[in-house]
Formats: sequence, C-alpha cells, structure tokens
Amino acid sequence: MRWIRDPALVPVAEKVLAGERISLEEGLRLYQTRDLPALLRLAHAVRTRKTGDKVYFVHSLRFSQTNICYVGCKFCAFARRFGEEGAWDYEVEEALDWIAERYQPGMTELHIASGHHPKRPLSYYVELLAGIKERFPSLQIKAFTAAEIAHIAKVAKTDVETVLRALKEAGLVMLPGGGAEIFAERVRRIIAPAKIKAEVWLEVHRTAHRLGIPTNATMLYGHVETLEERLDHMDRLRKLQDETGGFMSFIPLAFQPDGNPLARELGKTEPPDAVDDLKNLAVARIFLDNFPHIKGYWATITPEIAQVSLDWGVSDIDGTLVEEKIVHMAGARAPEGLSKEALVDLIRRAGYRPVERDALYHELRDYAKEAA
Ligand code: V47
Repeated sequence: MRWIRDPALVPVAEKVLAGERISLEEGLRLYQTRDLPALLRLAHAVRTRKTGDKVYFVHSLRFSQTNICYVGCKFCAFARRFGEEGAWDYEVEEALDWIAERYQPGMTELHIASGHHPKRPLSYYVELLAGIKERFPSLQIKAFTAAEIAHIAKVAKTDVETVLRALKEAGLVMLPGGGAEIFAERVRRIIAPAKIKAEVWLEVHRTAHRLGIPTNATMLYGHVETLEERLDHMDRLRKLQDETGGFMSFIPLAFQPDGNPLARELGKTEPPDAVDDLKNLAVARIFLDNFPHIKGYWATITPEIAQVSLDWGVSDIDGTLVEEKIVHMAGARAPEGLSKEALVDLIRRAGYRPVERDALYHELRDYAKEAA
C-alpha cells in the first residue's frame, strides 16, 4: 500500500479493503489523519463496492406546514412563536394550495419537516397526509422527524407506535433523518436541552423500522461537538442498523451560522470548511458500513462541494427541493432549489452516472443506459 503516507492508516486500510468493520479508535485515526488522498481512496473503495459509479437524486419538494416551535434549539433560525413576524401555520387546505403552487410534473418525493406545534392534534397530521395523498397521488410522503413524531404523540397523549400507524395509514412512506443533531448528552444539553433525548430518537426509528417504514439519519456537525462525539453518534446508528436494517441514508448537516443563538455565542460566522465536510463524509462512508448511502446535502455544503464529495464516498445528493427553508433561514449560501437538469449535470461533470430515484430508492431513470 505505497499510496498510504500515514503509517497509522495502514492497518485501518487493510480492514476496510477486506470489507471488515472498523472500531471507534480506528474511526478517530481516519478523522485525525492528514493523509487526505488515502482517506479519499478508502471512502471511494467502499462507495464503489456498494453502488459502483451510480449517484442517486430525487425530484423532490420541501415543505414545512409550520415554523411555530417552542423547543428553543440554539442552532435553529427557523422557529417562531405565535404572532411573531415571519411565523406561518397552515391549515390543511392552505398546505395543499402551497404544494399545488410548486408541484412539478414528475415529482415523486414530498419531504415535510416543521416546528413542534404545541396544539395541533393527531387528526390534523392525518388529514394533512390523507389530503396530500388524495390530491397528489404521485407524491411519496416522507414526513416528520423523530422529534416531531415524539412531540405529536405527546400532544395527543398517546404513544409513538399509534402515531406512526395512523400516519402510515394516511400515506406516510418514510421518515426523514432530522432531529438527531449529536446524540451525546453533553452536546444536547448545550445545543438542544429541551429536545428529545438520543434514546427517544433511536426508539422512534426502531419503531418505524418495525412497522416497515424506512428512515434516514442526520448528524449536525461543526459546532461544539468533538470528533469522538461524532463517532459515538455514528456508532449508535450503526448498532441500530445492525438490529433493524431500516436506514436508507446518512446525512451529515453542516452547521449554518446565521440568525441563531449558538453561532452568536460561539462567535461563528462561517459554516464548516470544505475539508471538514469532505473528511466527515469520507469517515461516515467507511465507518457506517451497513448504511446503503451517504448523502452529500448540497443545501448545506453547496452544490460545488457536493460535486467534489462524490469522490469522497457520497452516493446520493438528495433532490431538487424547490424551496428549502430550515437551513436557508440559518444563512445557507446554496440556492433554495436546483432543477433536475442541474443535478444531472452536476453528477455527470464529476464523471459519475446519474440515477433518478424515488423516495424509497427505486430506480426511475438511469441516465447512463439512455446515453448508451
Ligand atoms: O434536524 C437546523 C438541521 C434538520 C440548522 O432525511 C440545521 O433525507 C444546519 O432533517 N444549520 C432538518 N442544520 C433537515 C433534515 C434533513 C435534511 C436533508 C435530508 C434529510 C433526509 C433530512 O436541519 C434539523 C437540524 O439538525 N438544522 N438548523 C442550522 N443552523
């Protein structure tokens, strides 16, 4: 392995290339290495073994039915209180009209994530999903982070399983991966003291998987967390995935510094830099050996870095979004949406094979086959 210049990486590389699982300590060695070409090569070997030269994207729409939220996460620039400037809170018909105004033929995924509204009953969410399914039958509904699901259950004074069953019946096909932040209690106490605990987040996903609802998982990085805490986060996900196999993709979310108290307290004015973004994606690809995909989320890392990330283990770049709000209200510099053509072009120009998927990762269009 003459291409490895960091001797500490050699035993890790041997394991990765043999398809063996790496430990937390070996993960830390990957984070700490300055041998970036070797890290890239290892992550690329893993992604190639899993997905060849395919890169997935989805024709999607983002929607948030409300930004009313009293949880007070310190990294958040999206939440508003009742009556506050910039607050919105749609009734079901208003939500359907909002979607109708942005719906594009061929769209397959509607991704919904919002605030923790203190009052809406479970029936509101059921009517919302049933209404969407009836009016837009071609949209697969990927809705509500685990934190929202636990909150809906709390307001309805019921359990998570009852909520998930009711939402599935109404049209839910998948849960997005938000609300995970960083699992370590030390970090949660600083950045999101009133949010659900890690154990609850994991239990919501475990329940979803048991009910046949696949999910994603995120990790918010670039604030107060240590590298060990990033690895602990991924380790807990890897363990749950061993148990259930219900995760589809892992999405690192680069902390955006505008309009939120955490960034002000830390004096942060910039998101994590490209080296941190790329190393983080590569370590995730190697460490999370049981996750089908690592997502390079262009809305936080920019389309330019998302394109480079395809060489660093990334096999999915999310989708068109159209009007993303959560990270843009926190200052994300990327556009709020990208066209399908722009995503195909981004993947092609990096030398990969664009594959359009639906929310559940069924392949809809393989651009390489068409070109042949
Ligand atoms: O949980 C909030 C994050 C998440 C900021 O499942 C921030 O495919 C950065 O869950 N800087 C919601 N991030 C977004 C989300 C997601 C995104 C892309 C794909 C998928 C998926 C899910 O946004 C929240 C929170 O961690 N967030 N504020 C911020 N200032």
